[in-house]
Amino acid sequence: MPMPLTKIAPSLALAGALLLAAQAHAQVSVQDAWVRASVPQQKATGAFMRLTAAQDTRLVAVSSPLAAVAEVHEMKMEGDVMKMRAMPALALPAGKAVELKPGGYHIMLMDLKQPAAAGSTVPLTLVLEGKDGQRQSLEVQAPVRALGAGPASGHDAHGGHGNHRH
Ligand SMILES: [Cu+2]
Repeated sequence: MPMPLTKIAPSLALAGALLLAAQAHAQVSVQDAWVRASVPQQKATGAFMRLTAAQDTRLVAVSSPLAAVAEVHEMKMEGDVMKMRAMPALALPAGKAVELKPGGYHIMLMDLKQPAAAGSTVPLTLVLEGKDGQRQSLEVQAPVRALGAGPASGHDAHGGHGNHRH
């Protein structure tokens, strides 16, 4: 007995949506995501990972329930001073691994709602934009790591925090 079309159509649409979602997630792979542990009075910390996109993609926004503000930052030498600043977008060229790491590109988590506790996991939502302007969200669960970070290697060691809003 043929099914009425009205019943078939929604399920096909759903299947299509699920397929699209699966493909979207396959386009950018995330490796070694982690967040630097923070202490209670610290208002900001960094998130790091390696991103590899199958096609040219841009990371255009980040959010996390841990932080009121999350931005993609780059570190740049200005004269002798290492500074960091927010980037409107981070290019992820097809097939090329892009490292977000201390001292380089990173995701800045600011106005922390609670400390990033070592051993916990911080959810991050990456908003990725393809060449066609289509945006997709990618959920990342980043473990929090306490690095034996001396003052010299800590995220606060560089001079660029002055232009942050806190
Ligand atoms: Cu930063």
